[in-house]
Amino acid sequence: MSGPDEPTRKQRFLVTAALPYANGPLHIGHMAGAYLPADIYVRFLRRMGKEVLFVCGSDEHGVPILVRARQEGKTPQEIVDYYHTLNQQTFEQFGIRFDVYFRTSHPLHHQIAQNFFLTLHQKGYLIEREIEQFYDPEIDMFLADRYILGTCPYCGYENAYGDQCEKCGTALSPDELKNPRSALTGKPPVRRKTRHWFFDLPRFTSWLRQWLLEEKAQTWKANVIGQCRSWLTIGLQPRAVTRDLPWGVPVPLSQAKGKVLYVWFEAPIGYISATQYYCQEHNLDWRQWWQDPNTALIHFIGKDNIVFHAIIFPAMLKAHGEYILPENVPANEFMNLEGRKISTSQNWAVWIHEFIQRHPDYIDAMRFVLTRLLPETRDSEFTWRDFHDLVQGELVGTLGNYLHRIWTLAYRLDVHTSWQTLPVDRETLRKLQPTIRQIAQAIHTFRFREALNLILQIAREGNQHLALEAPWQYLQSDRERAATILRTHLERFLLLTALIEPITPFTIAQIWQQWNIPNIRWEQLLRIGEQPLFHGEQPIPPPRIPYPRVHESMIQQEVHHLKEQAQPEEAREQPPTSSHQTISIHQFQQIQLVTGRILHVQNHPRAQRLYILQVDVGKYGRRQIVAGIRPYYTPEELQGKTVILVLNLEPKEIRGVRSEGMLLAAEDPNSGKVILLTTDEPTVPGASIR
Ligand code: B3M
Ligand code: ZN
Repeated sequence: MSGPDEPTRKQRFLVTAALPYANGPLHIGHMAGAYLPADIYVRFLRRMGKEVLFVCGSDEHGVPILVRARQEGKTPQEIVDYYHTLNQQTFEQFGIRFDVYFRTSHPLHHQIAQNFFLTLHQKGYLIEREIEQFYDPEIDMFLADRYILGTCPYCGYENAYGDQCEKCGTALSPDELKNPRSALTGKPPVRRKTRHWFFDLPRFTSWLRQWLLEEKAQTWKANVIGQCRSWLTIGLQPRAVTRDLPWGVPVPLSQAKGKVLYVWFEAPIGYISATQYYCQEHNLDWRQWWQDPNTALIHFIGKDNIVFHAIIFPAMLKAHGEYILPENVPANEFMNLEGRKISTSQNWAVWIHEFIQRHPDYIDAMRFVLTRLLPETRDSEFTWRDFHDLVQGELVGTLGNYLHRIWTLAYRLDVHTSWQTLPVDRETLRKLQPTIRQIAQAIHTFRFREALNLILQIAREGNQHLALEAPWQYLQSDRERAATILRTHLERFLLLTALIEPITPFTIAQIWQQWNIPNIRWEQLLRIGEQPLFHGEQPIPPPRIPYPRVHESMIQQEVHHLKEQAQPEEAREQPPTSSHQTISIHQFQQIQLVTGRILHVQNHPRAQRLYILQVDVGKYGRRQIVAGIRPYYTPEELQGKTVILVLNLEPKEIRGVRSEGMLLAAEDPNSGKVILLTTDEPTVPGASIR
């Protein structure tokens, strides 16, 4: 049965969460980006009686794993074995309850990914091409663009990557780099001819436009549709689906010896192989999950994975022809930490497995705080001060306090009271029914922060009622009266445990176990006040504090730990410089930074990833700036945007177009996404930056 608040009539949900690379641990950004919202969503769906399969696993191929293995003198299998186990344990300990946590180095995945490739090949969707690629003879390896370094032809930066110059933001191809060198050995690479297969993605452009920009634009998040629109505006290119690498899923063609499937081609197929693996283990038919239109496929991911899950994988599924398509891809934005981007390379992160080791009693508290701070529509910020304030003020102060007061009062009255005989204030409880429906609506549309705020509102009202009724004043003089007041609160008590369970599952499991509460179904919550949730057949157990307080010392310990573990540059708060030398304040003041407002945006005629911007710089007049931000922003998003630019950079020609300055932007080291710096509030153009 689907309620009026549900965007889909489907009853079966296949929920996937992005397969984390098995070459590093998990941090709070991973949890807030994809895994915690997915887990909350699944727990709510299950309470609503939906049939759900929750799928994830390790993404175990790709160059970063090879590089790490080289650095550590291990085999790639050893690297992925270690992190697959660590991450699986971490998810389990953090309460992320997958039904299956698979891995793409498993033979079953190889077989399924190879069959998928062969189907596309037989259908003519793969284009075979001979290309010339950089090759590092020292390690007998072809180099992906990211692993070629050299001097940027536009700004002279010596450590530009083969696909982009970090300094001036220009999109590059390895051929443009001066003095290219291998990022793995430092030696100059040689050019070698090689054959690769490309998925003919452009053939799906019109279908994707219709499917995404007309059909899905009604129910998908704006940040996801925005990125898709931008990629479709730039124009889709054939995508390489093979690589010359010694580690990965071998390409199942006799003429492709030594080649593997590109990791981003086969990793999403990992959702299918994980499902088949699970169904084999449980004697179920996997087809009901991947080939039945009554199943809603939902991909939980971070924003750096949008193009793969909203454009490329759906086109692959469409090309294959035997699979359902995603119902939704509710990607979150990024979570920052203490004013900086989370950075694994600079160890600027709160590692979940370490947090659990240090604070095993605060897992639910962390889940609660991350839910309150989810980057659902824009990047958000985690600080330890917020952690303290949200736990103390809301989790303990509002919700925990209410639950504990009801529990304590009911416990004291229990021995004198036959609860079943007492009336319930139905009117007061029925007034909660619209809020329960709003919570369902919020969950079905992936607004988990809103759902949590609504739950806290119910607890706040409970506290207000309690303060007004003050049953404690009758504990001696009129126990019947006190018990009658409590009776209605016991309904709200159980309602709140069922609503907060998806967010703080460990605490609620303990309470339900102590109270011997049978499973509470969503229909019962929708009809709160009409049917009792509490039956009073069992003695009320001795009360305990549901959520522990957070002490100032913990916050100080964590902030200290963060700065200690980070690279020295981070700890001393120095801006990381490219060659790690310090500069004087005088040198820094040579750079003239000002605000600007983007007046006009046009595509660079000769560079796919570049815009030509006209920027109003107030008293300094106007500037034309060429910026490599086309994959990340649509013209509409840029129009009128306040930006920060270097005003006194000498003008230069970029692909034949004059550029008179440079915009400042941050680049995520994991995903390569470029995010423009702006001001906290609108400022006049030309304001100088100090
Ligand atoms: N491992 C990228 C990431 O961890 C990639 C996700 C694959 S989902 C099929 O962000
Ligand atoms: Zn450059």
